[in-house]
Amino acid sequence: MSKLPMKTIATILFALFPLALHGAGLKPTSTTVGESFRNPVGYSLQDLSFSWQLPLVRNGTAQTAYRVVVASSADKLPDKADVWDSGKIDSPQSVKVDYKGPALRSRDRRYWMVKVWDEVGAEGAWSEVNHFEAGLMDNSEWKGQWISGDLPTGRKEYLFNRSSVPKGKKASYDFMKPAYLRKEFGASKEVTSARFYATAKGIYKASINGRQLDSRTQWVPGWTQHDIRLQTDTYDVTSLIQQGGNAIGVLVGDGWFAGQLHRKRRDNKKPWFLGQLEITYSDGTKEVISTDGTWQASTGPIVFGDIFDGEDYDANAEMPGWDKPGFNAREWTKPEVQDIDKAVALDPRRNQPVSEMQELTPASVKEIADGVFIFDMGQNMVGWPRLVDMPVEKGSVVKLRFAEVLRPDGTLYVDNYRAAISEDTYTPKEDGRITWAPTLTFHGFQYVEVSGLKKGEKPGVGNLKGVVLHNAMPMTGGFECSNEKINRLQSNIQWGQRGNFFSVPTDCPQRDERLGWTGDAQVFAPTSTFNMDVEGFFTKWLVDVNDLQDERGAYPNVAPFGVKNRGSGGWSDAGIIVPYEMYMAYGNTKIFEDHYDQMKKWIHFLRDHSSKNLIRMGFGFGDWLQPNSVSAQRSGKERGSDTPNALVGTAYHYRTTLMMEHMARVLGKEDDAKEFAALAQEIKVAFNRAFVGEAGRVDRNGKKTFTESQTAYLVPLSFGLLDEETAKLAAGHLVRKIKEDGSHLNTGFIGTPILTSVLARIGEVDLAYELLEKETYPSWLFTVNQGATTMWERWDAYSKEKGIHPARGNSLNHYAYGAIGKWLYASVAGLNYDERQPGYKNVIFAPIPGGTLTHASAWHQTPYGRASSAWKKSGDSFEWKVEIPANSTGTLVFPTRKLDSVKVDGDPVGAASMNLKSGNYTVTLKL
Ligand code: RAM
Repeated sequence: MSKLPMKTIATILFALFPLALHGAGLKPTSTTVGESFRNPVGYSLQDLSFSWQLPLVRNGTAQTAYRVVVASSADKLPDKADVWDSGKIDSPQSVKVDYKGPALRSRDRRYWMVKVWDEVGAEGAWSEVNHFEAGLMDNSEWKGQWISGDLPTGRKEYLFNRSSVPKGKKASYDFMKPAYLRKEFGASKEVTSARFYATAKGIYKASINGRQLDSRTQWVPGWTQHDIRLQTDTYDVTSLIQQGGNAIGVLVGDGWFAGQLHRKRRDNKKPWFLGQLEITYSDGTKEVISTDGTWQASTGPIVFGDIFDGEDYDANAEMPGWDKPGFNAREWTKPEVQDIDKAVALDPRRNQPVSEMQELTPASVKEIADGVFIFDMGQNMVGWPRLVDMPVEKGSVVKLRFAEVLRPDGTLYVDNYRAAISEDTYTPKEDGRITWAPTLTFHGFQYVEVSGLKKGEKPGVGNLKGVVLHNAMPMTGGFECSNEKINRLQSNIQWGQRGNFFSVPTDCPQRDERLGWTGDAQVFAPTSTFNMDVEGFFTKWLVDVNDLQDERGAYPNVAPFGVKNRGSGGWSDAGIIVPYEMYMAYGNTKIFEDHYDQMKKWIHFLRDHSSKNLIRMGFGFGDWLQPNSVSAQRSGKERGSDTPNALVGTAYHYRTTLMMEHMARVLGKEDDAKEFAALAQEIKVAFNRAFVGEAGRVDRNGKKTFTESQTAYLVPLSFGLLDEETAKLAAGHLVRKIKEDGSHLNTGFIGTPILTSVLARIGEVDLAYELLEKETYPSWLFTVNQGATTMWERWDAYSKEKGIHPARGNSLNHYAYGAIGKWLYASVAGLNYDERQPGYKNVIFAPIPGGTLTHASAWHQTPYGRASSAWKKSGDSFEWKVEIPANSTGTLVFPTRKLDSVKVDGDPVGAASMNLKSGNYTVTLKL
């Protein structure tokens, strides 16, 4: 280049210039298949579609056409695509472009690339080469048998930790020891590729020749409705197999399949493993090694592992080299075998697995009694502790106990774990220092008590780490503002999500529960989509929910696993609401295409079997955990809901029927849409007749009146159940009721998520902010002031004044009240999806400044790329920066009536809102 004359360079640059402006740089990035999987191995093929993002190279960057090419090998791309070539398709679609090539089968590995044409039709550059590989799509692909250890049982003794049982009472149960399974095999020729397919009834950890298949992944295959479906994993193990002798080693534990989770059900089972190693040699021949009776089984150092009760590790039982070839396994026994049950579907994984996501260093360590140390993680977290160079001595068992909160005397408070023992032990084989973490349990904790260390040694904060576990979903959003306490609230919401997105969305991660409660999931799902990429996570969980639908069409209250009751208002409606929210956040229609018939059946179940004159009957939770409930005080019970179940349930039937109408339209099912629209109208009439009294009061339940509640007004106002006139009157009652309640929220799981949005919508922005920034009980920031680092099940789960709430159900890591998170993103900062163009095809920017806030900002990684909204104000001057991702658009709604003052990038607008192309913009206005 340097040898070229300047003139030539100038000519070249000139020739390139228009390309540089339009097209040449436009190279798709963030290429994924299905629900955001990047180059997946073991893919389910359930949603084979392609998505990509475009760099925002200038304002207006957009796509007018694309071409996707798919080939059987990377070297055929892009010109000799032998599997599928979409050709140039004139379309702006860059998210979930369906694969339309020949049907794919198990193990198929395909390579793909995409290129686009930009907004002026200039052709861009090809993306990198990507790939995906199918897992085993059908049970018949599995050649072996389930194996388990025929092993001795152990006995767990513990002090029964239940308020109903006298303190200090000893109890015990028998358990099956975790099984170590192994198989040696020879690889005679050169290996070109190898895959290990695996699943378990329980959880497993597998290695080949002593090397973990995936060291970050834990608690696989994850929790599903075990008698209906199990997820399977695929590992590329090509580099682990050596020519000559090899060994596979597998540890299998109870997980969610057996153990104390099933305590009340008395169906104590033992865990099983199913695996299949497929090797392809350089001469094209293949070899398959499956689990069967030729494997060997033994107990090992993990002598006990349970989801609730912890893990016991005995280093004396270590078996160095057990998962390597040449190990002396003479003492090992034959495994027990079981044929593969055809009724249980073996499906390739559809979510990201639970993984080690980060490590926390404790904030402090204190010796509270001789040799008893309490590590404070500084953060309520979920996962396990990792001891690092911890000093131990033979003959002394190291004991780890956990708690979310301390008693006033500095010892652990464990009553709220209820019957979950949640203790780990490590028995050293010699004096020295150990680095160790448990495997077959997990804990929810902020404090770890460590005892039994080498006498005289005092560990420091460096001797223990907190390993945070959750499904490996990337963080996709953030919110920040001028009120530091709200920033802490946002952090608490995100930690609540980290702690409870553990294979399934759980209510809590620490006590003897940890269940996929549908109500909690549906209220929090919208917020969760802003924080993390939860599309695969919920796609998988919705399969669990649908697997548990009964013959009549009733959805469960808990999935997987189930509990006795089902069909409850605001809970099992998750079967409709969560798919709808996934559509809103990701533009994904696949979820409701997959479950459409079952969803329709559910709406009909409510109409035909679970209501009387369209008023929903049956068991329900009302406005669960409403504080200051008058009905609870009257009945002397610990909790109660002033808002009737029937009101909540009927309102949710209305809301979900409208969602079904919307979804039916999107899927082109016009007749269904009409049916749902008509049904919704009937429910609305029934609702008004049953619950709406004089002058807009929502205080009747049929002929009786009930104690007025904030939630009874919030629900119909939020869902649009009242006509305009009644809504105005009801809004007045709501405001009055809030004032009567001392300008405090008085809402539970159902009312809280919609509180601020309803207030803003009825023009009560100041009151919405007053409640958001309120610091006295009950309020979000009250919990922050008490030192909360996560969301709590109760508004007063703990207070500095009264200490820990004595209720049995009192989790300090419960995401439901974190549902305010969406309002922070969507309304405080002003960044939201557009219901009419979901998946952020158009982004709604509509901040509602208020309260004490002088600035607020949010960012979100949308399916099109990063969007952000950041405003600051000083006096009545408002400056606002907006970022609209490439190939998306934005609608800006200006938070002012002084339209003359509004300027976008210096140009006057003179309108209340404005549609903009992708790009970065600065707005100024007067409030
Ligand atoms: C409890 C939990 C859970 C809630 C159910 C109804 O077990 O608080 O969050 O959804 O009850």
